[in-house]
Amino acid sequence: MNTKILASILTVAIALPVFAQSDQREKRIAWWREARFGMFIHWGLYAVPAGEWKGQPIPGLGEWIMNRAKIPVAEYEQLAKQFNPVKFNADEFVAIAKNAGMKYITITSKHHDGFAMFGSKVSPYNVVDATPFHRDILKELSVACQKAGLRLCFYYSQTQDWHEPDGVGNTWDFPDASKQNFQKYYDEKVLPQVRELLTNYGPIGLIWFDTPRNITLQQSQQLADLVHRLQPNCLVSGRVGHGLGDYDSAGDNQISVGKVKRDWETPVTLNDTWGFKKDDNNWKTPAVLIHQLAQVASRGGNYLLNVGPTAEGVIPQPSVDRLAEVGRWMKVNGDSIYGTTGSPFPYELPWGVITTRAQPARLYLHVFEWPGKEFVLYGMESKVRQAYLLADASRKPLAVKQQHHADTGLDELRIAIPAAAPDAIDSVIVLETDGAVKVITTLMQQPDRRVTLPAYLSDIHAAAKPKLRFDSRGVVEQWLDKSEWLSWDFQVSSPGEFEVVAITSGQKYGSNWEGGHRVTASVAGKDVQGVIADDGKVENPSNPYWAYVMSKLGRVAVPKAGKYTLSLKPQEIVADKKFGLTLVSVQLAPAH
Ligand code: FHN
Repeated sequence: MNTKILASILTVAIALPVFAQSDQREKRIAWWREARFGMFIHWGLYAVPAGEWKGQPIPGLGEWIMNRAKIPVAEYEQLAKQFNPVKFNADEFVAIAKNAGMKYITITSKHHDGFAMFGSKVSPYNVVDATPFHRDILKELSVACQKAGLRLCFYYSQTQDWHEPDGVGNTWDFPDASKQNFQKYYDEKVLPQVRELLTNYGPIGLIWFDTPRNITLQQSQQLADLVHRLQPNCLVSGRVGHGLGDYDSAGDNQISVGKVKRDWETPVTLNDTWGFKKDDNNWKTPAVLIHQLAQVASRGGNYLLNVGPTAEGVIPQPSVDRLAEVGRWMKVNGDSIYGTTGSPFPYELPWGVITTRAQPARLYLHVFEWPGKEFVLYGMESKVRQAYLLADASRKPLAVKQQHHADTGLDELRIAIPAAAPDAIDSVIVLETDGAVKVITTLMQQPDRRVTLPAYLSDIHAAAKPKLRFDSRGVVEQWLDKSEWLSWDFQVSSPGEFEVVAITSGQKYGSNWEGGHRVTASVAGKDVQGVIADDGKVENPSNPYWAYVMSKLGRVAVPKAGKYTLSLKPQEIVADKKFGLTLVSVQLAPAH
């Protein structure tokens, strides 16, 4: 028996938390949906060693140095005496965020190292009592945020606390797990500190809980309830555990794909670390950042971009410069981000992304690759009343031609545009429509004649419950069983000869990739057999961490316009490393 499951529904359903659907939640999340863009700040004692311990560079994330170098509590605590960020100026931090177009700041009030960046009566291990600085950083930020009209939010590590014998994670000082009493730590540190955070710093936008390892349902519930009781308008992040957050959190540096139907946010690093590391210079370019911001908004999410201040209290200049570039773009194009919802199309477009505004009805076409002279969009059903460039303050209308081709069923929109892109990174064309935006959601060939069939929109065929599944990037994982296969229905308007290309990617965690699988793609009555081999890599448009590996499978002729089905069946899957076939999409690329 064949089970056929619509993968798009599956992707959306994966790990879907059961949000409390109440009027109160709708009320408290309204500002966050409007904001779309926030600053994450990872700041703590780890900024002092900045990635180096006893003269040795410590691999991994800066804020994980205590864990990675297995630094005993008694030694790590000494860092507090050196933490004196005299250059810290809360107004400057806030100005950098505001200038970038960010609407909220989420700062680590206590990270996994257990050190509180605020004056806490619960534990003397805090910035006011244990450092020569003696200033309450969160208090100063709350004043500065209120002045500038930004929401202040707090990150709080609720399970991992490497300073406490009963917290999670410190196996080098406290190796005997049987002596641990997590409930004691939770009652005596977590709950009272969260209470302090929600009592002493004015209105808080959200509490960003993290790594809900081994927390019970009851404990997560108690935390969420505590936050909501003390501040009914304060959101709780998805990582509180057990799906009890007000919104979902994507994995670190991960951008969900497709038509995401939940409220979600992704935290992203500007370089590779969260907490400051002096030797991490792998900075993302402004183009990557602006594209990611638009991509996240186009899938209905929020983009939380991180900075890691130094031990002196300074946001590193490369971060400031990049945020200023994003701010330059946001000043012109902010309307295409703030308060928008995702793209009406369930699939990605070859030239960029789309964001939508419901009232008044608008479509924002974020064109990353400017075609010059004419822009063509397929599948637009609503009548476009007006089109203009967001960068053009005069709103000079662009000539629009809209046509329905009865022979192929294609809805075609042609917009006359200037030859030169208004913005080298992302130029936004605004479409004003008559009534709500309506589009054809069927997978279809694009004006560049390419057909892209994303894995997350495939139908899965399996004899029993399929073992293959999709990770939050929409990439297939656990495709180890060759009896499982995928298919896609799609529309062709411009027939011809095509190269069938399979696009695969590394695993979600690590850059691990496994090739050598043999597959058959069948379309238009023709089979092509090929090997998933590295025939060249291209940059993943959503994420520089996972390049796309292209494998050419062979050529097919698609004789005429119409509806087609492509199936992809493995003949052999190599599973030596247990990654299997990590499929991103199959493409039909015009052969000429
Ligand atoms: O372990 C942390 C990490 O240090 C950092 O805080 C990130 C940010 O999302 N959260 C955890 C890992 O997912």
